[in-house]
Amino acid sequence: MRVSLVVPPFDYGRQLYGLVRRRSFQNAVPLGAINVAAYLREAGHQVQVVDAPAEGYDNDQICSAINRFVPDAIGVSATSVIYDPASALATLLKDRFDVFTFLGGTHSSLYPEWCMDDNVAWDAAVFGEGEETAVELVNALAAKKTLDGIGGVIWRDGDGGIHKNQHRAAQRDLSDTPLPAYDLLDLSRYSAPPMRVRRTPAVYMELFRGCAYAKCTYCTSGGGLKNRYRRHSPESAAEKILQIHMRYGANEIAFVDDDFVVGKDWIHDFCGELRKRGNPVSWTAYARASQVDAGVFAAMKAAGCHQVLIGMEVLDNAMLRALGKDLTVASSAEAIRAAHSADIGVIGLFMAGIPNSTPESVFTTVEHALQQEVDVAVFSLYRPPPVSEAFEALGWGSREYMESFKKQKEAVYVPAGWRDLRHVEQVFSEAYRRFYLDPRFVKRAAKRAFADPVLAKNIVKGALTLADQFRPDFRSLIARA
Ligand code: B12
Ligand code: SF4
Repeated sequence: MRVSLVVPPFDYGRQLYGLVRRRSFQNAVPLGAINVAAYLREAGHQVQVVDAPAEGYDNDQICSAINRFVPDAIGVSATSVIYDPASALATLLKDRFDVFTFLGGTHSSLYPEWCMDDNVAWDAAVFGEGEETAVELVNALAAKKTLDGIGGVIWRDGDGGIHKNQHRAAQRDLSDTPLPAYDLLDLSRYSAPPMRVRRTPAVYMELFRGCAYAKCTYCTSGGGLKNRYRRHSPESAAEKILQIHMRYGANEIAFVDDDFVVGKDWIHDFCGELRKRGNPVSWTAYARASQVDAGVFAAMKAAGCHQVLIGMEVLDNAMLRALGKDLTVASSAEAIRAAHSADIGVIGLFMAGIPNSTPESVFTTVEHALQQEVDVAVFSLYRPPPVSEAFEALGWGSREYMESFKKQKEAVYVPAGWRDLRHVEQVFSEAYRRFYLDPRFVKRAAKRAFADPVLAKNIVKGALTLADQFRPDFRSLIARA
């Protein structure tokens, strides 16, 4: 079978953050689509990947690309925030090509029935991990069989009836999986956020599935999406990285895994395997403070790591406990000290407007972040995920959840004790202002930039993006007045 896998058109920077600088937001390698593509190829199918955001394609240009490939089936990949453009595209594709059209990705994983009811252009939707499911689905189409019994699929029969099959527990050992199909993309079009990139081309990569911890109350990885936790062996991880470097020229990897450092043996072995292969790339990864120490960071640094991202959310011990985090104010300080002792930078990830938080707790968090010398602070506005009490209390469904992502600078939830949405947004902007305009941050950033020209360039790029994000939006100010 010939299968086109498509990522619908979407300008993340402009549509989510209102950015006007063309290069403020980087195109991210669509790992979902290229993993599914690799498995389909391995099963003997021919595959095309059309990544519209990276190519700058509109729907007509997507149709032209698909027309040249002449597929027997078309798969569309969508997170919640791009479900609407995905659905509009599916209607158009069904009309122009009239081939089997199926959906996969985060949104159909969370809301499979809703997606099938929403648009008759979907002949099927895949929920959960998509690789093995897509292979069985396409094999069934090739053999002209029904999709009955294929785990992880919801499908429409010839009479319009919808059938939801069982969930699939993906079983394949990750070490034995094919290299994602990076070769189906033009890698020169991709990068990662400036603070995560020392060398280009930079690509995203995944070495694990699921989160080993999975207890944080606000996170879909701890609830709704629940992939069984498993990971590559240190040897296969290092070998795949070497292949991505040698075959496709990637020099930097931004690991997307929610929980990269789990257990000291694995990370020490992995770093050793990378060193044996000559440290082919520089890299960054997410880590939990409870899993790291100076020894772990020294090994990571020696294997090419230059930055870690740590989810700190709100630096208040009672609130961290309520969120289910295995973090305290003291353990975050310790982790940051250990990272700095190995010359690894720390991106702290924080949230404004979490249930039970107060505006003061956000500002105390900023003060802790400054004192603990977080190098880059990223604040997000809290958006209740489908697994949370806040979500249930709001009575949200698929549509409200999707809408909640559409404007990243606008609050959608008011915790008890806060005045209104506007108040949450003010605290969010103020947190950014207090962190980045504080003389302690400015002095440290200037010192680091002076010693490291690559970092200096990244700091300038980051500052331009922040200036773009927080430039006064006169139209919305007038609308609100
Ligand atoms: C890297 C990443 C990014 C990158 C790249 C995004 C991209 N182009 O994919 C950047 C930084 C740009 C980003 C931005 C955002 N992200 Co993000 N991101 C991630 C992260 C950490 C990894 C995604 C990834 O590559 N996973 C690995 C691949 C293999 O998994 P996958 O994409 O889920 O694909 C599997 C299945 O879904 C399925 N599948 C996927 N596509 C298809 C297609 C077909 C046809 C089939 C059959 C199957 C299939 O099979 C795949 C393999 O099993 C995830 C968290 C996570 N661990 O997944 C969050 C995550 C996807 N992001 C999220 C969010 C909210 C955002 C933002 C809105 C955040 C923001 N504040 O800006 C934006 C919106 C961008 C968007 N794409 O919608 C949420 C999405 C929630 C939702 N309901 O959609 C997630 C799940 C984080 C979370 N736990 O809340 N993100
Ligand atoms: S926030 Fe991070 S550590 Fe917590 S459950 Fe989600 S992915 Fe795991």
